[in-house]
Amino acid sequence: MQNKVKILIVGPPECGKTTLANFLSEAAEIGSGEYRPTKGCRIIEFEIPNVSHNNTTTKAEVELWDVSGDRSYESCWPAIQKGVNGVLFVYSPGREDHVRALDSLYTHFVEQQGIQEAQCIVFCLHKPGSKGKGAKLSNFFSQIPKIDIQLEEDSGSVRRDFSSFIATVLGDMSAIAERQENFILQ
Ligand SMILES: Nc1nc2c(ncn2[C@@H]2O[C@H](COP(=O)(O)OP(=O)(O)OP(=O)(O)O)[C@@H](O)[C@H]2O)c(=O)[nH]1
Ligand SMILES: [Mg+2]
Repeated sequence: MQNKVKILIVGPPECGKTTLANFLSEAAEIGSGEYRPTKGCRIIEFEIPNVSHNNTTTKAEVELWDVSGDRSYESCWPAIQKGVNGVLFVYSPGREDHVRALDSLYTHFVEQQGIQEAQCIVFCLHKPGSKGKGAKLSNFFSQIPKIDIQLEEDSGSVRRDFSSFIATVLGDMSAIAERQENFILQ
């Protein structure tokens, strides 16, 4: 069974994508340094030992592509989007401009690539002291789960939410593979 997944983290600049990627891969402390914008893209690989899907528990090998929110790196996007299995959107609470940024990212990374809604998730990342709620997203996101997260206060549930997203993506991939096998056998 396929257990390797390529996941993109996309969202506007400074919303916390790199911090989240480091947290999920246990690469660094949360908020341990000053803001250093990601240049282009960073790839982090790690394993989740026990992901449950289709009534089985497997080890998932995650390739997490932490994509810069700076649109001047857009020329890298064609390479980034190749072979993507899932897209994690991140945005900040209280930011209407982030809603528009996510729409544009959705159009490029989901709609134009034929990615299914089941392969997507949205995290609204609340930094310590941040106020307000996540602005309402457009209809593009109406079928995509949106989860409010706080890395420092509720780290366990962030990991659980991410693992269950990976489980959904793996489940979807095996359903696609099965359909293709049946098609070949016909
Ligand atoms: N304390 C704390 N700081 C955070 C958290 N999330 C983000 N930050 C800080 O917010 C700033 C921006 O975070 P990044 O993770 O670099 O943002 P990014 O989305 O990767 O930005 P780009 O790479 O430019 O697209 C950094 O100074 C982080 O340390 C958090 O949950 N807690
Ligand atoms: Mg970054």
